Amino acid sequence: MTDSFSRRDLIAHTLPAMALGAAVLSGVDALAQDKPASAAAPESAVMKMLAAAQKDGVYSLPKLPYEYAALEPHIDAQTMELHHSKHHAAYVTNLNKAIDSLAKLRDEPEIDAAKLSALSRDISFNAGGHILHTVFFGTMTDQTKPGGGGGGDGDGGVHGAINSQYGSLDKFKTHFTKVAAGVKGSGWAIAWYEPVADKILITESGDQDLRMIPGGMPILLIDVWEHAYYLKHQNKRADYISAWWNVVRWSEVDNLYRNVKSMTRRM
Ligand code: MN3
Repeated sequence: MTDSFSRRDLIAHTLPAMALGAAVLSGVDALAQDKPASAAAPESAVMKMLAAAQKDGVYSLPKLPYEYAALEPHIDAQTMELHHSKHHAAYVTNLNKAIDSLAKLRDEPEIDAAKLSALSRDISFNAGGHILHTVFFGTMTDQTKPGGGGGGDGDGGVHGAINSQYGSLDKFKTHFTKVAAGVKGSGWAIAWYEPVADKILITESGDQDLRMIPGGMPILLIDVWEHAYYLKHQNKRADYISAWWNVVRWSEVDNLYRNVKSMTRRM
């Protein structure tokens, strides 16, 4: 097994959402065969970013589909620049480092249990950070583009699913906002598509070590680490959460939902 194969394997099988890697790879494979991943699945900005989140089996930082200032006034340019070019980049670097360190550790005459445990946690933390930030950035919208306002009511398949499972978009947003506001310390609120029962489920995570839903795929999420909002909103997390709702790119949440659903419901 080559190094690059083992990394690809890791993408497919061990990242925060197992279905995610499989979904991305099947999308990429479908592209290679010059046919749509699924007749029902529209193009997704997040899927493209995920495809660019590794190069030749090495994790890499995907470009944002907008400028750092594009989310102003809701999320400021400096926060976006630091968040993407420093924080997200560090998760990518540290994920690759942990993989390399584990390869070296396997070559030792005896594997040091404490090192193995620390590196295993590094994998979870940094892979979580890499994937979550990719989906987070990809589901926000360019405020400078006509029609790019976002923040409106959800529409399409995800809207219908939210309405039938949560009663209304408002009830979903209230529930999600409360989860995000209640995260203790650093963490995330995450709405997952869960393919076994075809449901949208909301969880919270500490840091970015997920309390994950195996096989689930994040379709809408908010980073509530202080680095995501402190420059503009200081300690007022609630203000940041309500500003963030203005830049949610519902059309992309819907694209992502349709892609993941069409790929994972084949299970
Ligand atoms: Mn972050």
